[in-house]
Amino acid sequence: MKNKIYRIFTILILAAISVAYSFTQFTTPKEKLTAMDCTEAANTTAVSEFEPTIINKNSAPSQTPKGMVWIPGGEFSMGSNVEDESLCSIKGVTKDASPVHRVYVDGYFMDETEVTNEEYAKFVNATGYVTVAEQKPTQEEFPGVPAENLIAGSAVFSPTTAAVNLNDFIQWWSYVGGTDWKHPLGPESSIKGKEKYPVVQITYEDAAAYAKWAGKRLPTEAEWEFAARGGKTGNLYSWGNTLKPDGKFQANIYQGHFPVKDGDAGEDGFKGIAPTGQFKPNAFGLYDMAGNVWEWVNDWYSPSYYTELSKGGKIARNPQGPDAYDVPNDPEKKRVHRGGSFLCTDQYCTRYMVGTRGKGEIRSAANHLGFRCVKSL
Ligand SMILES: [Ca+2]
Ligand SMILES: [Ca+2]
Repeated sequence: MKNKIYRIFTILILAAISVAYSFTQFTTPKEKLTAMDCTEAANTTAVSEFEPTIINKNSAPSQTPKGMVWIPGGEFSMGSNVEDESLCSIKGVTKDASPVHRVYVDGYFMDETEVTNEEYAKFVNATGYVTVAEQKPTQEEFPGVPAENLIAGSAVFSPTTAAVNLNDFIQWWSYVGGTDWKHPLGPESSIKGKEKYPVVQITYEDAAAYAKWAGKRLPTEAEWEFAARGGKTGNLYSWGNTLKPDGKFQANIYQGHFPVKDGDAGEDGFKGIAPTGQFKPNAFGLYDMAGNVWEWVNDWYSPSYYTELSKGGKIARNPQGPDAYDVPNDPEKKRVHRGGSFLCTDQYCTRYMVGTRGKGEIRSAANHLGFRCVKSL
């Protein structure tokens, strides 16, 4: 039975979650470290690799769609040269965000916040759309999985009862039947009263379907990062280079002992997910570009894409990501996630750093994964 369950995990969870946390190279969890300890060792960015951001001088369009802001576009240095998974120097695989390379993007509108439950409900009410997590998995998609295991559901963070080695994320993720965007923590949970919270348990196709209905689209990875950097150059975070300027958290992340039950101290004001827009926006007026929920972008994932783009030293103009997903020995098709989530801690998964990347299997979802949209002129 364990193997069968694992097969479900392999398809429905492993792909989506492992990637966001890139668990494979962890060896030395520093369980006693706190946010404060790690912050002391914060900035390992060699700013010299970043050349100044040049913001387009075009004037903002006269009309801005409600809930969006104008991002003027321009030229910037994209990526990260922080190769450790965490600020505590646990060696990891954020190397996929290097090398830092030069990119140009045209201007666009972007949602100020992550798409909320209220907004997603409007889409579902208007169209009758059924998300992937609400659909019973089919034998065609999961050959070899016994029929009794093919139940509609999704991945839910399930804290451990005691400290664990951080090398196996299945210890703190569960596949829970009856989980979907309206029941993000399992069938007994609900989004009642959570209209302004980001919608979660959303797969790539669920996000893309919403965007199409709204007359928008998902951002490219380059558009997402240009926007997140807020016109600044080479910063570690979307707000600057210090995790807690003046001692104040700037994003909804996780403080304390990950992934233990009641381990999140909530020093930033939130244990777990928060309503959108609870922290200061970045310089472009965008909220939660770090933390709260991971956000789908449109690009297929490739760990070598930045290396390819940087070849020849040319400026990549409006890069759209690789033509297809093609990663050796990893058949689960993945697109990029950005920004980290409320589960990211400086012990583990510091992907709230603005240049770093996550990724997820396109038909997988979780309770820390949502999206926001953009719109071209
Ligand atoms: Ca928090
Ligand atoms: Ca976010």
